[in-house]
Amino acid sequence: MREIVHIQVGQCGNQTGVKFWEEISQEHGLNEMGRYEGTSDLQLERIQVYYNEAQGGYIPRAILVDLEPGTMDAVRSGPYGKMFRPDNFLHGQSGAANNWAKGHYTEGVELVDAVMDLTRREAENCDCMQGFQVTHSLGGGTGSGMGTLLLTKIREEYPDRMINAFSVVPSPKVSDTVVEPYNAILSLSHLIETSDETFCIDNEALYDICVRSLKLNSPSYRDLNHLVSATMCGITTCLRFPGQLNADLRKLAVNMVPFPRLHFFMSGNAPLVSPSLIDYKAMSIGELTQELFDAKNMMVACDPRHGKYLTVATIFRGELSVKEIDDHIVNIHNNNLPYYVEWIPNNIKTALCDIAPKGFKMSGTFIGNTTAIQGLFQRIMDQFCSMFRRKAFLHWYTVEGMDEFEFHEAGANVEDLICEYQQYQEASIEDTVEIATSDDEKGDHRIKPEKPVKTT
Ligand SMILES: Nc1nc2c(ncn2[C@@H]2O[C@H](COP(=O)(O)OP(=O)(O)OP(=O)(O)O)[C@@H](O)[C@H]2O)c(=O)[nH]1
Ligand SMILES: [Mg+2]
Repeated sequence: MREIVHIQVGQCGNQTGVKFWEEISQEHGLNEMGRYEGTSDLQLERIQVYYNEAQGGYIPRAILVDLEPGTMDAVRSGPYGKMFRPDNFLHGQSGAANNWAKGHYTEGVELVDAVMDLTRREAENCDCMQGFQVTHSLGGGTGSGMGTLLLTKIREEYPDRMINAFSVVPSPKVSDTVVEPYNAILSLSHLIETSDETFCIDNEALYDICVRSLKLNSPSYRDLNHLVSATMCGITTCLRFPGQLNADLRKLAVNMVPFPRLHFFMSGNAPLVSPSLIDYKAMSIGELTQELFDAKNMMVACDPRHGKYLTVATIFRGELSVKEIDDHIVNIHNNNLPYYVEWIPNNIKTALCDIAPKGFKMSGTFIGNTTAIQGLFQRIMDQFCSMFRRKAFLHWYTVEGMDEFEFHEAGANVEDLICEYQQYQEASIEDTVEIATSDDEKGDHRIKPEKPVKTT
């Protein structure tokens, strides 16, 4: 079995992570204690991807980490808290106080070896582990600073396994912490190198969806996390249920990532309403597909029409007709040709899973690798630069031993990424365009053929 080891770090990582486990447990027919009460063999066929089998039930292959005890106490005492293995909870006492440097260089270092021990133990218990997934935020100190430290260690120790990050990007609409752009840029610069696939979950977009589409006046984290877990469930459908397309993390990466650094995805989900509000009769496959590709449904606050899609994967769920779905996708593609790079033919892939999420008759999830995501990085870079120009708040980082140079480097790395997206956006089928990437130093700047992805 191709197992995944899940790690959730920091407050946001734990809150979104635990919602994900609640939802997939329900989908696989597991109750709060991990006992199977389901109805279909399909629920169990690939259950080992995320769960360890134990006497009398299933235990999430999850490691829960925070530098302070509060969030994890809440998880433990929450409805699904007893499902997790008690010694897979690891916490410090002090927190990282929104300071990436504390998570990455000081407080986090004290806890990271214990986390690696647990990770190793889980990895060794796997039959043929495909890789790791982490949930965290980029705006705080623990999930971002310690989260990226952990990923660096995992990458060193498991260089041939996949690393998949679900990374929550900060927005002033949701959080008032001023240093978040620093933490986010420092983290992004690491994710460019250490993760194979990063699903960007932008709190700004989640907030907008809650207010505009779901008509919630002042959305709570619970509301935002409902969107996150629904999307994570959709994204991981092909990993958890039998099927051919994108059936493991590496296949997904091979289909989605044409250049190694450009692995930051925008995702979306449809329908966005809660099951009780759907008028089933009114929802056709055509409408679902339309909604799925709609900018308003994207979990990143960038309009895909400001860029071009390099690749797209869609996952439809429910007892639906493949032919009908394919027809709608071809239609959408043909009507929007300018928004797809012409030099990657057949760059939309579609998977169908018969099992709809609980309470829904049908649903869809969208994963796009679009050059428009540079808008997200530019938004954070602008906030980063305006503070960094005055060296505001820098002392909080240098006092933990960080050098100002690291800020320069991280900023430059993200700027390079933005340029790379822009250059591929402008590249046409006839061009032999010069794309300068930061690891191209010797002068051969032509677009390179797809680099072979590491094989297990
Ligand atoms: N979507 C979502 N965002 C969250 C949640 N909790 C926190 N955030 C966001 O995450 C960022 C803050 O990071 P946290 O995860 O709270 O920080 P942490 O990793 O615990 O690190 P420290 O508390 O600084 O040690 C802010 O941008 C918040 O808006 C959550 O449950 N859902
Ligand atoms: Mg915290």
